[in-house]
Amino acid sequence: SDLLAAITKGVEPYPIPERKKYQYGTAGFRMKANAGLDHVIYTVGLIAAARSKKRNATIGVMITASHNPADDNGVKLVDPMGDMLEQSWEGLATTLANTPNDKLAKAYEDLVNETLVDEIRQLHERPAKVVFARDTRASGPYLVTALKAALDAVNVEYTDYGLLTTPQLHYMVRCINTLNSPYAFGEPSEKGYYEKMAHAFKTIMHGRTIQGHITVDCANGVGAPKLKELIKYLPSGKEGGIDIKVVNDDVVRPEALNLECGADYVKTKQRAPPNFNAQPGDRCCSLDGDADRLVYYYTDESKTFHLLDGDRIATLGAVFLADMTRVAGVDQKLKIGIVQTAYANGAATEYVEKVLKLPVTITPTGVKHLHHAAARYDIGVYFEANGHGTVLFSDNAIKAIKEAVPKSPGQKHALESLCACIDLINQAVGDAISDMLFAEVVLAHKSWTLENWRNTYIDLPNRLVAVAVNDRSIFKATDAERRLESPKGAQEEIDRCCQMYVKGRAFARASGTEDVVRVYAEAHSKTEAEKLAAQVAEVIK
Ligand code: 16G
Ligand code: ZN
Repeated sequence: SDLLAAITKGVEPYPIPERKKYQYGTAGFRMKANAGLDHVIYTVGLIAAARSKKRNATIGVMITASHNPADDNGVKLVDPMGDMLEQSWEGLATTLANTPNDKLAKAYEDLVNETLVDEIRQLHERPAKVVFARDTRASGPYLVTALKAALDAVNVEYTDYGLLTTPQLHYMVRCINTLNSPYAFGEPSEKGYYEKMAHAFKTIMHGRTIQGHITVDCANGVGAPKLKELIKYLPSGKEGGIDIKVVNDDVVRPEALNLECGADYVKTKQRAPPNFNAQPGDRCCSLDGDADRLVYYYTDESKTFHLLDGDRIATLGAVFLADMTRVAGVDQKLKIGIVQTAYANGAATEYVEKVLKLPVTITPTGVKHLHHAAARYDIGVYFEANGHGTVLFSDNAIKAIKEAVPKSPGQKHALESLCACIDLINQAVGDAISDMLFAEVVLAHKSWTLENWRNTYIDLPNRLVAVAVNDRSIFKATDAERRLESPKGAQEEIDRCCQMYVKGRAFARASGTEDVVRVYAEAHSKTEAEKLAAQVAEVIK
């Protein structure tokens, strides 16, 4: 048919390089931008079209490689509610990406036949709609050409949003698909995104004061121009305002992206970007290359660096939301919980359970797992230690908060603040810019410095190592990746190692993004945590 011929013709400039194998992983497809990613993106266009028809809704495509080096790029799909692509479709995307050009049209037809069994007759009439955006990488515009070629071949209507942060694209998708519904998320435009956030920020601030300024390292990525735009919408005075200093905002030199800066650099190197000249005690934070990860940090008087990572942001948010629901008088109706991965520091987990007295759920690594677990609470706070995360409010929570009748001015303000939190915190996906504003208002409410925040509990010393192994696929983990069920006997050995240390805890899991096994270990002293990590690394070598 014409359609199939158009697919074959459209993909001609994008052949699959020989002996390449692609996989839709935890964060979509990711690789060197010149390693056949154009072919992959063309196939993603087809998947997006099929998915849009299947769900009868707008689907998003984001071209980014997040915190990875500047010459990498990648692509991920966004489902109708602004969440990540449903897991069962990851395999379909993988199959199509690995299909050579001469078989692609047929593969697309098969895919459509299999996934749209009942809808098949309406399929060709049913319109599809796709929206997409990219980060600041130099390869972005070329890859957009490949995406458009696929969408044109299958006659899909699309909107090119140009440059956006990943969470902004998720926001657009959710807005478009909920327009004129009782679950309307906002106006599907950049302006709509900024206005929603700024309005919520003003409501929660309610005349409180944010101490000093906050320095935001934007990883020389798309977060820089977007944050600068948001600043125009935010109040700036001493009372109720915020003073944001944007640094590492060079999006003109593409090679500067994520280079010695950004959330991943700060988290893995445990130090501030070298070009920083912050003063002791200054509040600093870093975003990653597509602005969906956030970490805070400061240096004290003795020049010691202190990191406040995703675990800390989660506990900060949970303390605030637990307090607010109590003041608002809705705490009895709402179950608040925190979702972490095995990488969460043991001290953070203990603090949540014993001090905050809130339940903790542990899930495997990867945002989608945490997101789903958080959705089972009325207020679910989820963060990976690396800074990915957000807070989800259930329909029940939103209803309880919006319908509660305040009995005092204090209750009224608490209810208004909770309502504003629902808007300030990006409910679609973890959003570094929105998380940062949330952390800032919580610190203002508590009149906390970063040191006060850090002193809520003391992290157990820990060590993370990447171990090269022959075949990482033999390492199979269970119990939210905290235990190995294969190879046989390995877990027993790890257990024996842990028992030798006070507060010893360790686990090994195969990475989903690199060809290594990661070992995490913690113990009550730094030397012991390091020894334990080294021992466990020996076990799995
Ligand atoms: C991906 C995940 C991230 C996770 C990381 C783990 C998303 C959007 N990204 O980047 O959440 O922490 O993988 O990598 O889910 P690893 O498997 O190599 O340890
Ligand atoms: Zn990212």
